[in-house]
Amino acid sequence: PDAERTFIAVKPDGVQRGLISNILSRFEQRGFKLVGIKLVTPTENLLKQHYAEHVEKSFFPKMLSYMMSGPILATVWEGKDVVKQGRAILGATNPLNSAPGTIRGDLAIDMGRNVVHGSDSVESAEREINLWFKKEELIDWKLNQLAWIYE
Ligand code: YYY
Ligand code: MG
Repeated sequence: PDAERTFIAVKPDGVQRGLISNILSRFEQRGFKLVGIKLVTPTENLLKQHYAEHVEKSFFPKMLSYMMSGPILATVWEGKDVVKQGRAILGATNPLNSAPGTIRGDLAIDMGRNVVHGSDSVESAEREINLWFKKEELIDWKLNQLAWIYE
């Protein structure tokens, strides 16, 4: 199957609220393959690169202190259409607009506490994966259930 990859992070509120396993299980159970995972306490510099498109926005300082308020679980998932599907699993940026059944629609209320990050395109996924992970931290392994997930 497609080896497309996406970067999914559990933000500090998600880690603090004990939501890691809930979030990981949604990607696992869908059939996506976990190829990288680690807890990170991000630096300001890393977050400024990660959110380069938002650095000048008025909400950025508040967002920065939220994102630096505790460890983040950084993950990389692989599978067919995983970037777009990952965004769908997350829900809308504002949890109040997120459908029930999505992570944000099930687990969040405020935009500034929206629990998860997911890459918004194949290009940003590649950029974000390279930013958060070293090459050797991404594990190439064969998911033995593959034939039961893909036809
Ligand atoms: O990709 P996504 O996380 O869904 O939204 P972005 O528009 O990229 O914004 C990144 C991040 O910034 C968002 O998850 C919450 C926060 N944010 C905010 O606090 N206030 C806004 N008006 C817009 C975004
Ligand atoms: Mg975004």
